[in-house]
Amino acid sequence: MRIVSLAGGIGGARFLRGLQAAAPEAEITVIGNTGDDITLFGLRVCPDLDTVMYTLGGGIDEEQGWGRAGEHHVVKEELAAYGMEPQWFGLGDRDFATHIVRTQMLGAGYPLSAVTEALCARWRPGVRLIPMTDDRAETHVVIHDEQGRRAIHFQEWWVRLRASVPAEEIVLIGADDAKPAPGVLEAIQAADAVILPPSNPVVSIGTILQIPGIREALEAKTVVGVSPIIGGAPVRGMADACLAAIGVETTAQAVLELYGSRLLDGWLVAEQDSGVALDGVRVVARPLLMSDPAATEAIARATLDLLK
Ligand code: FO1
Repeated sequence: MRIVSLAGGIGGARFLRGLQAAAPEAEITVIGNTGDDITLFGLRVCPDLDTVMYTLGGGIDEEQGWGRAGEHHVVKEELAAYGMEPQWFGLGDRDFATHIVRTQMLGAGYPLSAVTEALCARWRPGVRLIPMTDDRAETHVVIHDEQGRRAIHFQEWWVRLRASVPAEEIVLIGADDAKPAPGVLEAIQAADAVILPPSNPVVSIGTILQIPGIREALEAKTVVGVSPIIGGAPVRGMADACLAAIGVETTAQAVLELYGSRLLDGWLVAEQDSGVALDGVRVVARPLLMSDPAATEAIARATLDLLK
């Protein structure tokens, strides 16, 4: 069975681990969000691609959900000793190696999709991980603070500000000129099923859907989504702050309507949200907390059942 799954960071990566357990024979292609990508100290950092790669490859820092297990931060401390900014983004020593390899390959002219394939040759995540695009498409956030109205990189809003300042706008810079990376449209067309895991609907799934051609390709397929909102609150992360920025309520119903019935054929919601409905979409309610691997596998299995 060929499955395509979109994915952002922690929630998507955890779900994919459950999907692998639920369908060990499936051929899974993951289309990864690159809107979070940022250049720091001259190095290209791809947080969501790395989170999927490390989580499925066994190198993730489990409780953080991002970055490497067994990390040290000597390089970070040395950079701070030189007064280098930013100091609010925690890059670990092991993680730096990933960004050095990626930046060196990008500098040699390899597209991000080829770089990702090369990095995955080491990590062997058990899925094919393709960035949504090889072109530059970065999420920036418009805020209004003491310095006036300005746009900052998503990571600064997310990590330094913890989304404490309201986002007036969330913009994927470069989206209109970006093309799906090689293999993305082909994988969607060849898929028996497509899954939208419980990643952030705005800055992870939403950004992938903004790459011209991807939403249209998905609308021709059978697509099932898993609600990232349980009982009016995001399970993890700050999806509520992102949804508020685009004027969408933080409910399973509102996110279902955001994706729409042209895209979704099935929608998995938590039991508290069993009243959720939309014409043309099959809604199923069940426990949705990915509290441990067994629970996550059961959620993935329920997602596959919805695809039938
Ligand atoms: N998230 C944080 O909250 N604080 C950090 O210092 C941080 C560093 C970091 C480094 C590498 C990486 O791949 C991810 C990192 N993240 C950090 C998580 C990151 O901001 C999020 O994973 C996404 O971009 C949102 O899904």
